[in-house]
Amino acid sequence: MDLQEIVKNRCNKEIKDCSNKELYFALLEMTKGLAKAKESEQGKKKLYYISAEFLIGKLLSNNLINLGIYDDVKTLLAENGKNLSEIEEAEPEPSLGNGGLGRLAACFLDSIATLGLHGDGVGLNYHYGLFKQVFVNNLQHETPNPWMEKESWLTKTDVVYPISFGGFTLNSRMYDIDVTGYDNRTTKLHLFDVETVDESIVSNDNISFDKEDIAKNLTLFLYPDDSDEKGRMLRVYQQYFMVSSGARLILDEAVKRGSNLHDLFDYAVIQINDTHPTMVIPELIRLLMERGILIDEAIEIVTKTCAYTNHTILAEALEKWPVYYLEKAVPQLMPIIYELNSRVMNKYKDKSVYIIDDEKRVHMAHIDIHYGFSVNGVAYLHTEILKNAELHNFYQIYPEKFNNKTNGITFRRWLLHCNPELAALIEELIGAGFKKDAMELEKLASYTKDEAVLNRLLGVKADCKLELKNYLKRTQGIDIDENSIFDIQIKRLHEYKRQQMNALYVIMKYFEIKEGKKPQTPITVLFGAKAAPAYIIAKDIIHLILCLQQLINNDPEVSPYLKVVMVENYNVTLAEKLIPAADIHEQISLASKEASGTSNMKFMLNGAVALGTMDGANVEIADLVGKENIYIFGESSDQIIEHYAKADYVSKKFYEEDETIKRAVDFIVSDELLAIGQRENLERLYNELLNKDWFMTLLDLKSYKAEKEQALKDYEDRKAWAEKMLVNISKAGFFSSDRTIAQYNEDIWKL
Ligand code: AZC
Repeated sequence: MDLQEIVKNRCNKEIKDCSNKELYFALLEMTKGLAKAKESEQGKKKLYYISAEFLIGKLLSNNLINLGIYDDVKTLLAENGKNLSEIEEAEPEPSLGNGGLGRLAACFLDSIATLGLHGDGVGLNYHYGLFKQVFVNNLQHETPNPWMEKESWLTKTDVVYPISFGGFTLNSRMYDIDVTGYDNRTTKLHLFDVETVDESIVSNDNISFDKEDIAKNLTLFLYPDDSDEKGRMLRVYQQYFMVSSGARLILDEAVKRGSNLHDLFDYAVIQINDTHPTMVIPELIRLLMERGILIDEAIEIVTKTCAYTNHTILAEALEKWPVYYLEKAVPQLMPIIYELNSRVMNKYKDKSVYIIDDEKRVHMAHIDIHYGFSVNGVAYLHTEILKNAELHNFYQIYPEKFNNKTNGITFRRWLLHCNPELAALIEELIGAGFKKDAMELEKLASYTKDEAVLNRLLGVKADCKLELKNYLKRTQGIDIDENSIFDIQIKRLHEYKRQQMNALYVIMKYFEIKEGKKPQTPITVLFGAKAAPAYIIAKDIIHLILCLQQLINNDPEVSPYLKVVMVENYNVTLAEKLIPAADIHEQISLASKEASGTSNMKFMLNGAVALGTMDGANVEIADLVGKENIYIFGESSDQIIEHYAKADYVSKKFYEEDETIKRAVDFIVSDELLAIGQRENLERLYNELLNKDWFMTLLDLKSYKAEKEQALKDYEDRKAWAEKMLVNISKAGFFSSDRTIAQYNEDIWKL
């Protein structure tokens, strides 16, 4: 396909005369055509990865890379005076995800296509995404995040299903996004949408809308505010709409491939990503019964078809829907859910494994575990905690269902695309094999004493830092010092991830500098995070960080040595700029609480060194790189689990016993900060830390501070630091999502 020809047809112009936007649309058309040509149905059995989120990021460059035409296109554009990265800036980022779970789903699709496996994604087409974050008066404000233009990566299909709810029916239409594999075939992300959705019921400057008008609002937002019952009901409507559409597609396709439905499990395997898609189980049972299969057999078929991935042990994140919600929204499912529950009750005395509890709530994860054939955690430690603690009672019943699949990331996006300079250096050193077999990165180990290579690695990092500086200046008007140490924490805002601990460190550092103790190299502490709109304390933490940013960056005594930056509207595009530029990355969750983490993998691949707790995949990273190449602090997950069991953690004790901790916490409600911020928010956060601190910030603060100082000190020995960087890169191969997906296929999907 010829870009010049497409441009001619579309705009009646030459490439050199087109705007970046025109070229973006022309490239979009060309890429979609090339991707389509690589579609192929492969084999009898097919995987369906169902997820509420797919945080796919911008697609143009990635598709060009995967189709093997990136360099040619770049050259052609350059010959015509055009710049591909500038054209890429004309592409809106699809806003179809929230955090790690959604980004994982996107990395998985990339690997499924790259490995040539027969599998598609299934989700919803949210018109306004999660939300767009804007900062007003140092507070997070949420606005709609429209991303669909008149032309986009979506292709409208003629697949339409009527989806019935209690009292009304909506038509669901399927839209497809091509997922190109690296040097391989194309698969698809199927996104369902309601035909009657009405974007005009939301204003431009906030995300409130009539939550009861389901026909108009169903696919407006991902995770609509669930602080009231109408919002929670809307989530149930969304979930059922997604799974019922998906289930119909799965059955239709299986029949087309030759299934008589009694053998559905030979034709389809469904990976349920967290509990949002759990209703696919009762819905499939219902649909099979509608097609004449008796209930016993229908349950058996579905149990052999569905597998469940757990992404969290936080109790509040495990969905439990009141029976009366489901009775109202999806009454047709309740007889089946009652039947599934009574089968469990007849078999087991232990009430903790029942599907419906005494308070008449349906535990969605329990449906998945009883009526699926596989339950997996997303990192070694996480799976151990599931087996030995959180889901122990289920593990005793079904030990054979439990398995671990440590998460992974696609190296196409998180190295080749986001850090071409580093990728080129690696290729020069060890050849191009690592692009297909990530374990080849191990070959870099032979260069850890090669001074010339270490210097070049430092040079690449310096370039990435400068590029980030320029990008932030251009897009957000933020000024940072490219010669400072970039210390980065980017992830959803949550108390268990402990951004507040990082903020308390910043306060301590601020005092030290004020008192004349200046860091040898200036430090820039960067944050990126969205808080769920109804998560009050998370928004208070953002407020604290933004107030510190204003205070410190405007203090001429301090700002030459310390800067705080919270980037606005953190998303995949920003991550692609931030990660290559990081020196230190913060993975400081309370041990046992972070299921895996995946930014930790992206950072190590880009030559940053972790400062973290022994939590999630950090444990496996530490194991691989060795303790000289990672900074570990804090209490272990066993100790933390014991604190919870004994309820013996008292944050005030740590506050009262340590003068530096007390001073830092008190500063949150100091006159200096109250002059900048809102008393209500700062006092609430202060009281939370002092009286609750559910995620034990003060417990680990001291060891966190000490370990961070050590990392900052070690940074000064540039050669030794570069060696740590190189070791991290060389050990990152294990975290390729190609490895993860190969394991899913071998143990679970068996395609
Ligand atoms: C995340 C977990 O918090 C993270 O530890 C894990 O790496 C990731 O899933 C992928 O497994 N969970 C979420 O993002 N959850 C939601 C609801 O956004």
